[in-house]
Amino acid sequence: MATIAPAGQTPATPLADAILDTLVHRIGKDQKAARPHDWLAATIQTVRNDVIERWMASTRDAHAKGAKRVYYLSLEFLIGRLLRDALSNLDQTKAIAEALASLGVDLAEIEEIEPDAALGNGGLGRLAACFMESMASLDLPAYGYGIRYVNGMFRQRIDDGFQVELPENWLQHGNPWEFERRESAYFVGFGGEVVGTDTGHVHWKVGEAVEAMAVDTPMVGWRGKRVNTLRLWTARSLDPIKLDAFNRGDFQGALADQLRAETLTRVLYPNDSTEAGQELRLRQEYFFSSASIQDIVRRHIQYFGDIRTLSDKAAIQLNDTHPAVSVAELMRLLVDFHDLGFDEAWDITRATFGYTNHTLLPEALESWPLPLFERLLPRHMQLIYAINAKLLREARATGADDRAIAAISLIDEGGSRRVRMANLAFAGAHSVNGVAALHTDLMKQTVFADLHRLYPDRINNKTNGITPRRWLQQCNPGLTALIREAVGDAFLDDTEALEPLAAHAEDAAFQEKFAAVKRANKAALAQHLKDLMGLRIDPAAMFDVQIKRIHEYKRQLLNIIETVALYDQIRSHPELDWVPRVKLFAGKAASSYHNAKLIIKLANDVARRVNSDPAIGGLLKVAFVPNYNVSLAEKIIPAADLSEQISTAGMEASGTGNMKFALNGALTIGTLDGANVEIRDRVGADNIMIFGLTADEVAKRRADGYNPRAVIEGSPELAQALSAIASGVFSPDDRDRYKGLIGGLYDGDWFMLAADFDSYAAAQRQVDGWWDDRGLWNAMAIRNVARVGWFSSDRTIREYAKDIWGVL
Ligand code: B1N
Repeated sequence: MATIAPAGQTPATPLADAILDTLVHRIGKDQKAARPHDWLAATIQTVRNDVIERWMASTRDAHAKGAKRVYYLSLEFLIGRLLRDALSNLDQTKAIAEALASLGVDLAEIEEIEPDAALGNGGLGRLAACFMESMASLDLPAYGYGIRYVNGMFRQRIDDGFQVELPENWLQHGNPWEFERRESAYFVGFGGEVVGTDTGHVHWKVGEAVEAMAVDTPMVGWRGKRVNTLRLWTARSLDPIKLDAFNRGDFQGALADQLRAETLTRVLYPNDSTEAGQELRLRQEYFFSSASIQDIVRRHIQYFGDIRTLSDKAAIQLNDTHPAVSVAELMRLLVDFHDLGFDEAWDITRATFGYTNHTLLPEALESWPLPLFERLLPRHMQLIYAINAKLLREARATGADDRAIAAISLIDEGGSRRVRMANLAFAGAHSVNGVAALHTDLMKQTVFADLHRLYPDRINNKTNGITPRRWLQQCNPGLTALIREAVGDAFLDDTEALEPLAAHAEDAAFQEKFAAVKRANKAALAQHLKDLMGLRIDPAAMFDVQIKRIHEYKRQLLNIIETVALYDQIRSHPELDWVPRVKLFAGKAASSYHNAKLIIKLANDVARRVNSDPAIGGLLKVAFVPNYNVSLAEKIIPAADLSEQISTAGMEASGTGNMKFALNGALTIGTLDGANVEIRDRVGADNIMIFGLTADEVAKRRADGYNPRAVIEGSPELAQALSAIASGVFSPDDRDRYKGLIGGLYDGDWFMLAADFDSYAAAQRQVDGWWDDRGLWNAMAIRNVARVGWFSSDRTIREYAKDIWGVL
């Protein structure tokens, strides 16, 4: 923990003075009594002053220019820690570290106790956070809008190998980055009924209302050029205490509304690409959509006076369908409050919205039971019917048949009627984009085929990216310094300027330095994992890493089965020249996702057996690292040698971890899925290990009647590994634990593990061969770093800005 300056030590710099002054006057602690959290708060509040000044300047500047603003609506922002990001982007890291050192405090130690802002599940939420940073870095006036969850992504503990979910409490020490805006508050209504008025207007008599209050966090761009606002909404009841109830002695009743309101923004749904489905989720979606749209419309009227120019001055991007009800909400405001005709309102709405699709998995496509939707949002339901009538009229006019009409409709009529949010978002937007080239193609061929035929210009691709500030400069200072030494500083402002590094790929002296950086990162990770979980791993071994949400389509199970097969082989032939490997897994399973949780237990069962088997002489180690989050990723990724991106082709929309690993000099073993395809195109097929079926082949195999049992029977290695797991070799305490999970593969195997197993195992042995030729390995890794600069979120945002938002 941070040490305290010896009594009498005086601050050496004005910055140290400022921190000390903050500690005393804002935190209320003197230097001797201050604890690490006090130093963290004092440091953040000191750095914040500079941030706030730039923030205000950015806001003034956008206002003065009358600039078009970008609004990024997302139910998730997976921000992580902010101190290191802010310091680095403001070029203050060294100054603050020295100031703290003069006070006897270690910056690295207090950085470590900042909680992660984990207001997201996985890739979709982290993408939103990377986009916020890139929009500020590119000097775009942009706002993020979301929910200020009191409890973010759950904390994962592993008890006897099983995942246990614990509440996360990131706000327990307060949050020095946020600013309450009590003046920016809106009513959000639910339920009730729609009535006509004598003026011919419709009126939504809401059944209940809550207040949405804004809480703002500054988002600092690279070199502090611009600071944008992340505006998160928190819910309060309009009437915090019902005094009449209170006076009657009904204390619970008096506070019931407050509790009900606060429940809305209490907790993040911990589902990633899986069904949420409950009423509270729809309430959350409407709550933040309504507050955001009201805020956007209010700002537009205040600055520009005329609602009809909205789309010239505002671009609203929907991060998946979670905010799709915004389409109906904007229509409601335009028609019911700004007296626009329906058609004019619809044109403005479509010109304003863009929609990004992040998954084609059927279980993740949102649809709401019509009775629920109608009960909660009766006016929106009417508007959706009206939009649907217009949409289907247009479709019929182009000759769509009944099948096409049924597919295009905003209402799913099969079985119990449901409102299809993806169709609403598609219809209500002028741009609909996928997040990698393959994914965008599949959108056109599958889920949106009929809507695409109707509006052939609407779907476009925007391949995802990652911010190189957090995912290279900040998390890997060693590699950053080495690259600067080799090719200069241009890549700090333009990640594609990493390219010249490729010329050093074969340079033995450079390779050695590159390997030394990786080795140091691995040693640091090994130390961290020893402290964290008592794990002992050898930094000389290959670190083979799969970290991401646990999901069957991501195929952690394929990796574990191959690990078991490898373990078998090493046991049978310990005399052979095996490459020492450390297999690292980390990730959270949705709390209700049975198979995903069982896969976590299996990884832990395999780890226990393998790690304690003297017969393999430490050649193989397996570990499941608990509580994967952004901060853990920042430690693991720079230390990885091999990046596992092995989803069933066609199922991972993009992936972004794949980009982070390559940028940090890991080689990828992966399928031709999501952005892996484009990564291969950029780094070159010789510098990546691709295996397995393509998306087309997966579709064909499924259509032709895939028979996994026959495939398993034809692969002795696979059959042996499966029967070992199923018979309880790794679960002697409960031999049947994996019977169902493994048995299911023989008859189902929707994710094609059996079909890809032999190809995957062969690819792993080829990777072993590469590892044995260290010059080759390092050359390939260096080429990966040099050639993945295109996957910067700056490039992605530039494309959104030009092609969708009409800014830049
Ligand atoms: O979005 C990421 C992609 O890189 C990943 O491939 C993709 O799986 C991920 C419902 C989702 N798609 N859908 C979700 C998240 C939460 C939820 O409640 C769906 N996440 C993705 C960024 O494009």
